Amino acid sequence: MLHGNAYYFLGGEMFTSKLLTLVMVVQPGRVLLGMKKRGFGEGKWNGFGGKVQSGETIEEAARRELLEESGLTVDVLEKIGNIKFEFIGETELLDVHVFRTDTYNGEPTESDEMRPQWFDFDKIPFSKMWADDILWFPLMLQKKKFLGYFKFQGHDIIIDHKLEEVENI
Ligand code: 8OG
Repeated sequence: MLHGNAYYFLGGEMFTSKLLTLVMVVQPGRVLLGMKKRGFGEGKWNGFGGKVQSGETIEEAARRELLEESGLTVDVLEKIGNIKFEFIGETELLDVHVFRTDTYNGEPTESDEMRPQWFDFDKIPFSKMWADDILWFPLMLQKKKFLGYFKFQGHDIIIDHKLEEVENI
């Protein structure tokens, strides 16, 4: 199924939304993150992902971005979360589809956009990550599925949020 961008009405205001992917590569006791070298989220550690292009499914986009940014391919990608982000003053919501994989092919390789590094679960660098990540990573690491909404002021301050665990996504 192909997906386009959607329109939402929140509090009487109209928003458009942009589809994005985010892939978390997990191994026993550790997670692979990439240091974002440029663009949106520069200087932050994150999973791998980006914008869904027209003509591709969300999962295809997730696989393409994972390969482009980390050099890895995967057999199974499990959909585990959906997070919508609102930034005050912007009328475009980010609609981020989060996947987890526990197996991968290849070796993590630095790309123009990302420098990959493994982090033990107890050393995840939350102070150098998006502010919402510390809230949903525990669910993701426990293989729980979740839906989230975060309202940001600038790129660092969360002024409202909802996060719920769900059975199916
Ligand atoms: O194509 P680009 O690199 O701009 O895509 C942005 C990536 O960042 C995409 O993988 C989605 C992801 N992302 C956000 N917001 C947040 C966030 O708050 N936390 C995390 N972990 N990832 C985010 O756009």
